Amino acid sequence: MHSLETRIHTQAAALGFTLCGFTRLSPLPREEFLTSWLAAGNAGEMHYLARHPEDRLDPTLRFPAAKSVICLGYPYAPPRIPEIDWQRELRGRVAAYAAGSDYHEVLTAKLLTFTAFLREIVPGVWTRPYVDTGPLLEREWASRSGLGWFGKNTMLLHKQAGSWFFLAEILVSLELEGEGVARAHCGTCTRCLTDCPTKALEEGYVLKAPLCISYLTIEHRGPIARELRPKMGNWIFGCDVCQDVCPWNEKFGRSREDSVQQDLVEELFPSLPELLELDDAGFRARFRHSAILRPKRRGLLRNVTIALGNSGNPAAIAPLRLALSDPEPLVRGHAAWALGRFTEREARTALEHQLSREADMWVREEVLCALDESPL
Ligand code: B12
Ligand code: SF4
Ligand code: SF4
Repeated sequence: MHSLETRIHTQAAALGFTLCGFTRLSPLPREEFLTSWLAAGNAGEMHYLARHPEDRLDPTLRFPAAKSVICLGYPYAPPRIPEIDWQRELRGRVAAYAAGSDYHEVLTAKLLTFTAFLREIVPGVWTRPYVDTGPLLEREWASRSGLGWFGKNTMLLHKQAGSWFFLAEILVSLELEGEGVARAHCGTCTRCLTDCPTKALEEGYVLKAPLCISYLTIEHRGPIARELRPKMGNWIFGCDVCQDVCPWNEKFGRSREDSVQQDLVEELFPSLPELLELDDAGFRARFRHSAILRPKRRGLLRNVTIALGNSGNPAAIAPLRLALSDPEPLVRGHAAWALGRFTEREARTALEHQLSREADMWVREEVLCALDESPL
């Protein structure tokens, strides 16, 4: 007769979860860390992270029936980097996790199958599945379940799987025997800290979200600070730099590849001018079932204009001029900033023309700044 733990492992593997572990629930010793992380403003506008910190530190307060957590890791394809010159081809960059369908949808369906299985083998069991959206410190529980260690980039890392996997959990009323905490293997390496383009990472597992490109491109709603824009390169949704540079991910193809499938190129390295042409309906149709819906059209197009500004390629001027007529002030303002980075006469003329017709005060300020900074 197989133990309950073995049957859970087998079911996890059958559903495509390559990592699986358990731990008993008990209050996490991270109150001081969480309080000072929040007090320092590191959550930015993600106010939900400050709600009910007591539940985050001890899930049994909200769910007294919960005894253990089943932690699961689901792999996604690491980015294969094709031989393209993004500045010449005017292509953006999308984080690898966003390729294909939104992982919340995919994993939620799998977790429901998993909980049905648990109810079948243990009648009357209480379960509560999570993927990303609940007040759970997912990486903390995963590390306690032996799924990997906290890298200095704050990602959960596994010796074989690197960090290219999602996490999901099921709180259960079962008393499961886990393997214990995995050892850390960052050693003296500090690549992620030094290579982060905006210096969002600090020693001591601190990520300052308001500086992180992933936060800025996905979660942040308003204008992006001017000093950060040049550092964003062509990232228009998420950022993989602190994973790309990690030696534990090296074996997954940081090497450049010639033969990347064309549909993957379009997903992860989309044409920036094409994205600027999307209206609301076009945006919703193109990103139906994709995580890219989250920043909405105006957030994504804001990011696209920044990338075009960072390209240094005069071919970006024409699409940016069109973006000055966008219905969203957020897009017009960032398009103005982007045009201000070009020395070509037509960029300046477009900005001057915009000043004569722009009614939005913030956009006018961006245009004035751009004219000031414009090298002509
Ligand atoms: C908010 C959030 C973000 C925010 C903030 C990220 C952050 N580091 O907090 C932003 C938008 C920036 C973000 C970005 C990304 N995210 Co995110 N995010 C989350 C979310 C929803 C909550 C994280 C959270 O609670 N942060 C609050 C802070 C306080 O928590 P923390 O940084 O984990 O802090 C812990 C450590 O510092 C640790 N700690 C403190 N002191 C010490 C001391 C020692 C010795 C140790 C060992 C640990 C330790 O304790 C703290 C509490 O656990 C989780 C899902 C979830 N519910 O957990 C996904 C999640 C962390 N994100 C994920 C992913 C994939 C990403 C991105 C890679 C996406 C991308 N490509 O753009 C980037 C990676 C950026 C990065 N380097 O972290 C995955 C990570 C999977 C993995 N293998 O680790 C998760 C788990 C989602 C999922 N279900 O798969 N994310
Ligand atoms: S996701 Fe990018 S910006 Fe954010 S910490 Fe990692 S390297 Fe820095
Ligand atoms: S880059 Fe180095 S320090 Fe950063 S997570 Fe990877 S091994 Fe750890």
